[in-house]
Amino acid sequence: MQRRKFLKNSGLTAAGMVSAPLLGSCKNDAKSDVDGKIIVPNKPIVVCTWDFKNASAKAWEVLNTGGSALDAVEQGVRIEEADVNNETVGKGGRPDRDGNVTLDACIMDKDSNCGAVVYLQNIAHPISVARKVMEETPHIILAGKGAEQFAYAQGFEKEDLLTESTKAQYQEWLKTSKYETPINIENHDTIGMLAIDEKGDLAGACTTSGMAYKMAGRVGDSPIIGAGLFIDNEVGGATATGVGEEVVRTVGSFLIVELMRQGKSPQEACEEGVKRIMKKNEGRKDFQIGFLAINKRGQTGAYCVHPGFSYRRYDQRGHENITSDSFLKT
Ligand code: SD4
Repeated sequence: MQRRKFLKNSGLTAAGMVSAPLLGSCKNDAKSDVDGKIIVPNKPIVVCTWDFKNASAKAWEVLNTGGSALDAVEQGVRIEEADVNNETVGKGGRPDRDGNVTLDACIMDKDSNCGAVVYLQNIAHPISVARKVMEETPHIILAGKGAEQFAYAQGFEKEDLLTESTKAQYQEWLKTSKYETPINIENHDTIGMLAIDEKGDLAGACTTSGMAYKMAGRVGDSPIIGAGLFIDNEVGGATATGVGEEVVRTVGSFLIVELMRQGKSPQEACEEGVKRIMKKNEGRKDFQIGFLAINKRGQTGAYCVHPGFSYRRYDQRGHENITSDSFLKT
C-alpha cells in the first residue's frame, strides 16, 4: 500500500506518527527515540529488494503475529519462488544457456548460522532447502546433485521449473545465443529480504535463478554468504541484486554491514558499497547493482548503479515501495 493511502486508511498523519500517543501504543513499545519520521528502534520490520509486495506482505504477516525474523524471510521469499510470473526466481526462472533452470539461495539467522544451495535443479523452493542445510547438516553450502539429493531426502518434491513462457523465450534466445546482461532486466528481479522481529533479532534470505542464459555451472553472489547476503545481529544486515560477479569481487553485503559497524547509516554504507564497485570498474556503465541494508535500529537504506532499483519496506507505518538513488543519474 502506498504510504499516503495507508495514512488515509489508518487515520494517521505524518505528524501523528511520531506523537506520544502512537509511540505509547506501539506493539513493540518503542521509546521516544525518534529519528526524523522513523520510530526507532523500528521493529518489527521487513525490507526486500525490488517491488515484491506480496512477498513482503507475507513476511509482515509472520512478524506481526509474533513470528521470528527467520520464519518471516523464509516465508516471504517463498512467495516469489512459487510465482511463475517472476522469471528470475524459483519456478519459472529463466534457464542457463543449456536450457536448465538452476537455482541459488542462502539464509542467515541471528546467531550467524547460515545455509546455502547453489546450482540446484528441479526443486521449487531453494530457500527452504538452504534452511534445511543450515539446520540439519554440519555444512553451510550444498551444490548441484548433492543439494538435490539432500532436498529429496528432506521430503522436497521434484518439479519441472521451466514454464511454457521461459521455454519459448529460451527457444527465441537460441536463435542468436547472444550472452549479455541487460541493465535492469525488468522491474522485478532477485529477491533479497531482511527482517527484524519483535524481539529485535535479525535474519535474511536471498534467492534467484541467476543471470538468464548463464554458462552451465555459473553461480552468482546470491547464495554466497557475505556477497549476496550478510547478517550480523549486533549491527544489521545487507543484501544485493544485479550482476553477481561484481558483488562477489567486493564481498558487497559483508562490506556494507562492516561499514555500518563503523558508524555509517544503512544509506551511507550502501552508497560506499556501490562506489567501491564503480572504482574498480572505471568507465564501465553496462551493469546494474542494487544494495539494500538495515541496521539494528530498523533504519534502512539502498543505493544502486543505474536508476531503476527500488525496495519494499513494511513496518508499523505500512507498506511502501521506495525508489533508490543511483550512482549514475541516467
Ligand atoms: C546473480 N545477483 O546471479 C544475481 C542475479 C540478480 O538481479 O540479482 N539479478 O548474479
